[in-house]
Amino acid sequence: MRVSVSVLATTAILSTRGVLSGEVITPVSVEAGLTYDPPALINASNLDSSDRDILNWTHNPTSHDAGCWKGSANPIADLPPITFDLGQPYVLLCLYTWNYSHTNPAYGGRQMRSFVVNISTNGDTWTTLTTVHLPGDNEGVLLQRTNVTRIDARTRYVRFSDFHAYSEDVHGAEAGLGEVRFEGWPASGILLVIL
Ligand SMILES: [Ca+2]
Repeated sequence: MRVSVSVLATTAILSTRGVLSGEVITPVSVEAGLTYDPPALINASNLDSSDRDILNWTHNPTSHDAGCWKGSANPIADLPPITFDLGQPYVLLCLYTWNYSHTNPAYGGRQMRSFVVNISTNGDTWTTLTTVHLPGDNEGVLLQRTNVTRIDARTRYVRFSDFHAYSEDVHGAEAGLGEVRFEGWPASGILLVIL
């Protein structure tokens, strides 16, 4: 299949890596049920974003949970889903995830091992996109780029669910994530032609 892309927006470029890239998307809101500090996922808390390239950003560990989202459930898979609102529909290209990080290695088991990603245009009808698998080395960097290019979908909402942590019994079954971003093009600004 050959794909040609007519771009009306100025945000989409062909990168030097030879893959399509778009703009970094910071969600406008996040909901995560009765869990600890969901806004920490999208407010750049503990995120070193001084470098222009998001692939060089780090999520710095702390001696407590500040800067990370965290929830408790047994099993971890029962944690309520995390739902991000991107603010407008996007053609999604990839997800950026920084795992939970803590200066005490004993809490490394709170790091997320995997979760399922669903996308939606209207917040009612959902499509399963992929399963994200994260490294669990608790080094405080832990950026995971997951390519999810969906040129056929207009994604406004993204939902993470079906969580699995590196340890299911840390402090009464707790698990978390550090920060989340996405990459894509505003759907209103592009015209896709699939040949
Ligand atoms: Ca954070």
